[in-house]
Amino acid sequence: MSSNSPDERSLVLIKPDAVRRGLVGEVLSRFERKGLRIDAMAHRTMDAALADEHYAEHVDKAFYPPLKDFMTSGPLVALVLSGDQVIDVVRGLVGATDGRKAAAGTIRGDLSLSNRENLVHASDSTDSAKREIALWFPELG
Ligand code: FUP
Repeated sequence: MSSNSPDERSLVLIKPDAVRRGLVGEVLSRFERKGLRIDAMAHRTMDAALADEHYAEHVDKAFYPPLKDFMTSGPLVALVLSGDQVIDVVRGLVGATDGRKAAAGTIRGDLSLSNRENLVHASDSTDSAKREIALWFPELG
């Protein structure tokens, strides 16, 4: 990325377990303290159709039905974050998928004990970020 190209963006979801547990501020503050910018933020509840689109790569997997139930079980906070190498930086802050295995110091490592209820979704590549931002915040496209 050249020095004058715009910063990357990542689509982040603070999942229903984080909302229920009162951890939205905790999670958000980790992103803010890192120096990332919040370009968009919305309190939303995922419906079945949005879940199937968002998780298109997982819809045929055995873990998808309970994942879908969980992700549609209550409100979440959807964010677009931006900053230098934001996609990798956020994945580092979030930690490994399974909260039991995620490193201490990461959001999942510090706050989750689950492979499903793991508090945060974060885009894993520039292509997924583009696709997910178009899905959640079409007005930013
Ligand atoms: P991540 O990118 O870390 O969020 O993980 P994946 O894209 O591999 O998985 C997406 C979501 O599916 C995870 F956040 C949680 C859920 N999942 C399960 O419920 N069970 C599994 O075995 C793997 C993932």
